[in-house]
Amino acid sequence: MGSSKEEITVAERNPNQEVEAAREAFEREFERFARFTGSGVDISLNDANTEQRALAELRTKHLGKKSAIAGAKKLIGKVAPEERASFGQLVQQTEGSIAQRIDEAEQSLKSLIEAARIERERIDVTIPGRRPRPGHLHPITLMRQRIEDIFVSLGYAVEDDREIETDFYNFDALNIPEGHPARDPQDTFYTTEGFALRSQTSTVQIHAMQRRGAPVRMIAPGRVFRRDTPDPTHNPMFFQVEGLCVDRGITMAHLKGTLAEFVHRLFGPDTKTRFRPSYFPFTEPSAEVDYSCFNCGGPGCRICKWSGWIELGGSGMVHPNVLRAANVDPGEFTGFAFGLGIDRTCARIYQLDDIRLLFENDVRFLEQFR
Ligand code: FA5
Repeated sequence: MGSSKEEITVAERNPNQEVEAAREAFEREFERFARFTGSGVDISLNDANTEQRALAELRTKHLGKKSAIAGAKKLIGKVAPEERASFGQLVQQTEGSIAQRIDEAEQSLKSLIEAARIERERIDVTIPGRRPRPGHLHPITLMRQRIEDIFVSLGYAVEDDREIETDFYNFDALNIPEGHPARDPQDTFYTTEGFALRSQTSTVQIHAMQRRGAPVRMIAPGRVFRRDTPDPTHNPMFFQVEGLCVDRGITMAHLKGTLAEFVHRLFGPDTKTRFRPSYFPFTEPSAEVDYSCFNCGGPGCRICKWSGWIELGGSGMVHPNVLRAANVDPGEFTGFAFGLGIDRTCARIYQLDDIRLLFENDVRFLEQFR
């Protein structure tokens, strides 16, 4: 009587129970967040961020417009007047306590996130740094430096010069005119502009005499190029060191004495030299220089290929035509020159079977030679 259909429905819904059910549902879902308000919480920054988002969703679900509490609020005006005050209080208390619990968990999560962020960005300046792996000089460079040291101590200057050359310096000025058969074994790489990569460091003989005139005493270590097929003793790019001594009264005896002294200093005082007649267009007479094997001293071993001797390079007395090409008067000056292969010498000293290993750039191989 007198009660509307809606009031009956409200009565049927039992508002107090609904509020109680809303509180219980909240408690169940909130349980996992309760731990954040305790102490000693261990959580990663990522997990804390995820939990923060989940907590915001929980707030919407339990306090938002479509929450059970919001539904209960709408019932306040609809319950029987004598129950309205206590029901209203219950709704408010429940809502307040839910909000408070969420606020507390949110505060704690915020602090945890802040702490985790600081921890992540912390730099401990007292931790020793990771040491960079120190590099070292390439065996060819070490060999070149040893050779330079010896000649510098004998009064030679060290010349550096271009690797790309004209025909004049690589061939003509060295008494190798066009069509001369000596150009063949020194075939090199040409550019379209009439330049070529130098096939020997002998080119520096001309540059040095043009620059310095005579007398001159210099060595010129450097890279040279030839159209040689790579094999255990050949590379299309390798290193030579040129030597040149021009002065008044220089003879073959000076050449022999100088190279003998060089091998004594490099391989030891018992090392012997041997000069075999040879031919180079830019020296006359010419000789191949060998030194007695530093390993066996003569009887023969694997390193000297059982001959007792190891080839050092080519040498000879500077051809008058070469002196003339560099504006030095052959009537007044004479000189000797030599050219040694650094790669092969290096391979012998370090007992390598194959000079190609030197350019494979395998650090595990190279770091054995410091
Ligand atoms: C010359 O190059 C002359 N210019 C040397 C010279 C200088 C003679 C001054 C007289 C006066 P040859 O072509 O022999 O000579 O080379 C000299 C050295 O270079 C050789 O003994 C060898 O050790 C090295 N060599 C030659 N070709 C190669 C190659 N393809 N790979 C590695 N080393 C090589």
